[in-house]
Amino acid sequence: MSEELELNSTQVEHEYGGSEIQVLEGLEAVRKRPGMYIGSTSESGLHHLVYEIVDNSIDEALAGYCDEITVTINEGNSITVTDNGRGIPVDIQPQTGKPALEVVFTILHAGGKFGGGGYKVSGGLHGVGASVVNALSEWLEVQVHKNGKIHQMKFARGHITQEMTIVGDTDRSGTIVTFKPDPEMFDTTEYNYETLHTRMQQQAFLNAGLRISITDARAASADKPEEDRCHSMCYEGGIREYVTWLNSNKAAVHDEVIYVSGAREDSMAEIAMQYNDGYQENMVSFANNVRTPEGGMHEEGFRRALTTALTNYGRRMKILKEDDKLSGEDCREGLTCVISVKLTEAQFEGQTKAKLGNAEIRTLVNNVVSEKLDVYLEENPQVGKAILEKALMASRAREAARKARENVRRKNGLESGQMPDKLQDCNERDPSLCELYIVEGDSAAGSAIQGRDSRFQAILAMWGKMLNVEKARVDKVYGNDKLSPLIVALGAGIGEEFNIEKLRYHKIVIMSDADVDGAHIRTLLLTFFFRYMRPLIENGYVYSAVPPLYKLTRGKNVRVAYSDEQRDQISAEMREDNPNAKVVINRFKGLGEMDAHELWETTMDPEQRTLRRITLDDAVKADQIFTILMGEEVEPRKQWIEKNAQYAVNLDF
Ligand code: TSJ
Repeated sequence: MSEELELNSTQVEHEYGGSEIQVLEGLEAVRKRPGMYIGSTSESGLHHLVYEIVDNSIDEALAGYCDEITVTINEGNSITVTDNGRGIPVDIQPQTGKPALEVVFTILHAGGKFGGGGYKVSGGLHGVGASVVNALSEWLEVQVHKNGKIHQMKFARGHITQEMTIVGDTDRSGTIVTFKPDPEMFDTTEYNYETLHTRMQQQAFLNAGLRISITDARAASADKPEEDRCHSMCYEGGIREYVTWLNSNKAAVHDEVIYVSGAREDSMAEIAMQYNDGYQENMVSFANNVRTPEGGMHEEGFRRALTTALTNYGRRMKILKEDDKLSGEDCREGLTCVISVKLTEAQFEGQTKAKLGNAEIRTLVNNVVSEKLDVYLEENPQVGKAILEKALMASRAREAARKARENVRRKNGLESGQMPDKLQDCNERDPSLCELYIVEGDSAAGSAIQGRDSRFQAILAMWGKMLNVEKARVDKVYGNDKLSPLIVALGAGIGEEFNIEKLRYHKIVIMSDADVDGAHIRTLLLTFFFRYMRPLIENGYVYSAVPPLYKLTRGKNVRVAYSDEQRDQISAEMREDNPNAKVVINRFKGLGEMDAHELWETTMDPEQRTLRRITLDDAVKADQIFTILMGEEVEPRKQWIEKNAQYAVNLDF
């Protein structure tokens, strides 16, 4: 203690009373253990200094007095933050006899304790404020435009170097703070523009209508394109636009972002949400504009209300049948959601103090979502239907996956590593070199087994006719051991347990006839891949073989054609020397008709074959057709079959 007193009195020039000594002890404590106040002295702590300062301007915006904030990274990595608020108070505080401005920068936890009237809700990591930044800055300068005057004050490492001074007149109001982080305190003092930009954009989303501009004015950044060193962000739609932005590279299930909000006593909650056609849940939550990655009471309240609201709506609208049940996860598949709550005394808990602990917020969010989402769905039935169908699909897929897992485990002993009888494996073990041909029908499979290059080509024989016979959902179909050999052969599991690392082949080729049965098989397989092994398709591992349609023979000269046009062209070529020559054209009726050699040459030889890579679009199309074919509604199925009966041959995937 006495050592510190001595240290302090030698470092500063004027005399201090008891309260001043406390002040300096406070700031010295920050410099002794900076990590306690800003989390760390690494890059993250360095950036935290900016957030601490900007938070003060955001508080001013929340109080309704500021709508513009600018952040500049200056040459030398000092930072300037400006706002057009009322300006930090400069009058003398009766308790301390000092200007409020000085107190803000020299007393720990002083932020928001004076003035009052504002809605003090923002707060950095520990809500420590300007004095901590001051203590950790080599130098700091502040200018306050207020009451027609510009008030200035300067500091170095927390010590006053210039008392508050009026340096000019002004006709505006606002605060300008420039600080240079102390290299003695930080591992690095180089600011990252992207890091600051990301954070400022997030704050702009969270504070609708507030404009936040950020500029990288360092000389080294001058040759960057303007859009990489300068942003001005203002979102009138607030967290609605945040959700739109989060979903911007995804296909939305409904156009409009759903927004609900409500308040109770000193707390308020707002939630924006939109489903996309993906499977991930993307929930971003905040308490007092501070990100809560560990979740907490606000997220709990939301999750509970969402499941209940969707279930009730689904039952009321008869979209959910009696034995349909939605789990919380089903309701959040493909959901992008931003939750922002504001409350007076936020309790941050958990390992990283990133979890909201206030139980009253759970009730608030739960009530807001229960009441308002219900009304919204009632008023927007198309949106309601789209969401319910998505959740129902998720529920069925989950249930199907569970059953299938059990089935596959039981029947094949996934763990046993034993390969199914229907598989003729290849010798190669490196999946990136291995190909699996899924072949329909026993005779085609026979030719494929003989014709293949067994070093890297494996053949899996699949049953023939089946889809049009069995009216069943995918889960039942593969539950009854039609698809389990395929699952075992691929080796990567299904559904949530699917692990592409374990996949045994990186080329999976569906080889089926160009007829109705072949189309059915393709539809089934693609639907199955789409629903339970989607990464296969996303990674471009699934192909469809393109067998030839015609065989053209002139004497000993034999060629094949893959289309009518090609048939005519080849036929003309074969008769070039003698237009009267006889070219016999045979139509291949099916793969089974080709001998092993023909199959190899036309369809399997990597040097000569054509493979069509299956896209996600193809799979989506298959999934829709499958739904029509297998669904409970008779009319669309009838229509589809009538419409496609003669064209089914051309079903194109
Ligand atoms: F961090 C900081 F303190 F250095 C800082 C504060 C930095 C920056 C860039 C801005 C601010 C700041 C503070 N902007 N606006 C305010 N507003 C007040 O401090 C203020 C003004 C008036 C009244 C009042 O009741 O009249 C109350 C307050 C808290």
